[in-house]
Amino acid sequence: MCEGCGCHSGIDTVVLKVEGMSCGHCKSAVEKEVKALPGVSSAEVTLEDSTVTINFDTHVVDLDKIKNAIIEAGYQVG
Ligand SMILES: [Cu+2]
Repeated sequence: MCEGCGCHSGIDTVVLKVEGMSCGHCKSAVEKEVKALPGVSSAEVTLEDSTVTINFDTHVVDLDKIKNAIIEAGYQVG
């Protein structure tokens, strides 16, 4: 992969519905767990609609791993 131009990158954006988040602590817990995964460049929770928007490299990490990280943090992925 060339890092400079990103021409071979498999960067993808996904929006996941997460159940069980109710406050700022939940928001930061989910963001922290997801961002700790290799290949995840950003994770941003929107509490109002219970979603997390994730940018990740499909060559490095897959959706199942991301979902597992959220589940391990104690939340349900819808
Ligand atoms: Cu909370």
